[in-house]
Parts: sequence; C-alpha cells; structure tokens
Amino acid sequence: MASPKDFQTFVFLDIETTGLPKDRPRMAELCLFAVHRRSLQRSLLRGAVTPSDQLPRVIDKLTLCIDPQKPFTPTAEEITGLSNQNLEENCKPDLNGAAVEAVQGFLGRQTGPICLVAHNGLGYDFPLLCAEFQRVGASLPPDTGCLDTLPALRELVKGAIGNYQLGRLYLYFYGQEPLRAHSAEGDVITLLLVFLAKATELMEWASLNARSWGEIQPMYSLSRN
Ligand code: DCM
Ligand code: MG
Ligand code: MG
Repeated sequence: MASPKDFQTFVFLDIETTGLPKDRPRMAELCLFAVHRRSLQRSLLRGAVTPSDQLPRVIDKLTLCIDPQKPFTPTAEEITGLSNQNLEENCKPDLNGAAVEAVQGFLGRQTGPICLVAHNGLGYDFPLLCAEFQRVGASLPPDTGCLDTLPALRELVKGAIGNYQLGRLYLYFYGQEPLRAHSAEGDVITLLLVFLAKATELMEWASLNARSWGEIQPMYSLSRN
C-alpha cells in the first residue's frame, strides 16, 4: 500500500482445508473474529489467570463449516477432525451464495478501513480464500487490507525464538501450548492472543506493510479441479 492505512477493524481469520497447496486444497471451515482497534490498544493484563482472560469482550465472530467437495488428505482429516463424512452427516452445503453473503455481510458491518489478519496469510489463507471466492464469482473490496503476521513477527520478535509457527509464538508469549489447534476458531483465538502480545507494533506494521486484497492472487487456477 502506498500511504499508511489507519485500519479501524482487524479481522482475524483462519481456514481449515482438505490439504496443502500442492493438493489444490478446498475450504472446509472458515472463522473470522472482528476486533476494533480500540480493543487492541492495550498491554497484556497483569494477573490474568488463563491466556483467554486476555481476550477482548467485544468481538464479532463468524464460523462456517463447508462441504469442500473434495476428499481430505489423511493428514488434513487427522489434524482438523473434519472429514467428508462428518460434514456430509451434518448436512453442510458447499460454499454457496448464502455463505458468501454471510462473509460479505459480516465484513460489511465492521467499521473500515478493515484489515484481514492471518498467520502465513500471504502464503496460504488469502490466496486460498481468493481462489474459493473466484470459483463462485464473488469478491471482496479490493482495498481490504491483508496482514500476514508471519513476516511481521519475524521482524518484530527477534532472538530467543527459533521458529515462527503460530503455536511456537503462542508458547513463547504465554508459556503453554495453544488449545484446539487446527480448528479454525481455535487457531483464530491463538492468533488473536499472539497479536495482543505485540498489538501496538503489529498495528503500526500493518499500517505500513499490509497488502491489499486486490493484490492477492488465487492459490491455483480454476481451469481444472
Ligand atoms: N494442512 C495440512 N497438513 C499440515 C498442516 C496443514 O494438510 N501438516 C492443511 C489442512 C489445514 C490447513 O492446512 O486445515 C490449515 O492449517 P492450519 O490448521 O495450521 O491453519
Ligand atoms: Mg491456519
Ligand atoms: Mg487452522
């Protein structure tokens, strides 16, 4: 982005899928937590008993389970707990107009400018969401911000930490393993808590370095499945 962007709402996002980029994955679960910057402008609370005591009280949340219309890889099925069978048994539709409208409506009610936030978002979640939206002819406003906390935290948290996987960062900041890893909502909560530990720096980093949705390329072309 050319000029610094004064993002008002940060929308933490995680997507569970059928596999890795080489598998041309399809979306099976999407979670969005929208938090106004007002609730991010504070240091970690002292005397919190559990990490989740740090979570802001005012959060809009959306979690959708979706029929990915593609088999899960064994690994994706094992780590996410989602399967073609349990999604089908629970009668989950594919990414249809109603799901797209839910996402667009959810984002539309947040105070802008909005910045989507995902860990390794530029490498995974944003291109994947872009491919899924393209498939159904849907879009998001091109000036929606896209912040990848992986390169951001590589720059902001130096030394004392060997790898910058989300769970490793959470362990670094909170001294324990995250809960419900590889559920979209569990990962969003972990991401939000990691963000809160460096919120001032990350919001500043976002205003200077966030990409925009219009720059995101789909993870794969849709000409074959
Ligand atoms: N994934 C995978 N194998 C892994 C890690 C992830 O297939 N070893 C896929 C399935 C997950 C998706 O990536 O649903 C997103 O990963 P995460 O749960 O870390 O957000
Ligand atoms: Mg993820
Ligand atoms: Mg996840």
